[in-house]
Amino acid sequence: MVAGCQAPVKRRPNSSAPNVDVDSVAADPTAVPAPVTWDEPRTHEITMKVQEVTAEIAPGVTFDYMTFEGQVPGPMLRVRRGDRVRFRLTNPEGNDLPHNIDFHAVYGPGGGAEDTTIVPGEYAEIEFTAMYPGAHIYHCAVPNLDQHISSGMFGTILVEPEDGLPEVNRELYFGQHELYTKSELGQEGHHMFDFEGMEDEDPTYVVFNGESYAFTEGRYGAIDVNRGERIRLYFANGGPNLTSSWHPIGNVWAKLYRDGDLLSDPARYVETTPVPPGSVSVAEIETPVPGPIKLVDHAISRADKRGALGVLDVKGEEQPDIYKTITSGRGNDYGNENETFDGWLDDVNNYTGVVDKMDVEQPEVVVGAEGNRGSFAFEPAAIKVSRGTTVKWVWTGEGGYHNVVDEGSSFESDLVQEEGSTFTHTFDSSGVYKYACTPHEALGMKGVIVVE
Ligand SMILES: [Cu+2]
Repeated sequence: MVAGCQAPVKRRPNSSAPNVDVDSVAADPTAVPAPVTWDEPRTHEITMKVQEVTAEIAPGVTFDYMTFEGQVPGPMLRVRRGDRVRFRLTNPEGNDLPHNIDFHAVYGPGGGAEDTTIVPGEYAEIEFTAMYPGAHIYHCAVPNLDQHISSGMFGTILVEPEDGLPEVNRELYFGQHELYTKSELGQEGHHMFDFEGMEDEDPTYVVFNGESYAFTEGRYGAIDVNRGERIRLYFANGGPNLTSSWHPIGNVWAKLYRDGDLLSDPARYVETTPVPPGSVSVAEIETPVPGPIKLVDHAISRADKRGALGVLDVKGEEQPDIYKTITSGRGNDYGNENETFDGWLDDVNNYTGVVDKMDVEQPEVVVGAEGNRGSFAFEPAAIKVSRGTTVKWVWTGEGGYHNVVDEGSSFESDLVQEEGSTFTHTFDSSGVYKYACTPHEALGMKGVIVVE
């Protein structure tokens, strides 16, 4: 065995065409070993080999990965506290570099790294007892370990407590890490490793399971799960440098085993949790409603631009008591109560969203309705109608004299007070009509007609 010496980095020729050894390095998130069922210590014989492979970060973007068993993150190992592990690491002939493995679940020099440092063509064996429980990372730890981890060499070893873990419906396994390359984000062709970018901690890609947006519609697809399932996720952050702000969009960590601590009581209903490099966090989600749950690093540019996003697609019946869509869009989002038409409805306190009157023959708007600290409201404040519709305004008689005046001068009523007075206008062109009552505009007596 060779300890602590670094072979020169060999470069593969830069190729413009995708020239890959394997179709994918992305670990299958559903490939989680079955829970521990034994209640006495047992011995496991585990072997792993290092595979240096060229694969795609994204379609047309290739990179020379270093992996445990050809996948990122490396295989998830699962034992029980007190179990004995006989572990063999192989560095096959044909690889370029020395490698080793540091298990964070191991008491011993380098977590096993010192005794497993091997050059291509060698293997090494160690034996250890899993003395303490938790979800722990393992990674390559030769000199330039940051390069090796950034190239994909990390994974998870789960040491279950003696009493095991609560039962769940499903378990999933993800790993985040960042890639430093000399080419720009998204540039097609082969991306060479960038040591300077790594020293500056300025990554090109930040990814889940080794590849940019691996588990999304555009790539291998979302992971389908069923509504009502309780799902446990194991989330390793290889780094080598960035802390992940791990968050499920449209959901919450119902139980969070911070930093993979499985003995303390889990935290409850945590939105976002930091997962530092060199650690594994464990969380459970509930899935009460159907739809996508997007797992992200909430340092959100990484999710939006650099690849750190994966999707769970919850299948099942809609649950309107928990969540429902009020309006479904047709070419715009005027059903959104946040839409204020460039601020026109900002100070209109009876406004709660655009009311759909598309199918009403002659929609009515009340003039002098309750609102804006008196009878100074048009109700509804905003309606949506089809082109050709005649809208009728009806006075309550409250709040004094009111009128209906279009900001764009396409209609204007008289200033009247009498209860039951009406004004009509037919909208022949589509658009957004902002109008107000002249005496009470400053109080918020304003409205909008959206004509589609
Ligand atoms: Cu290595």
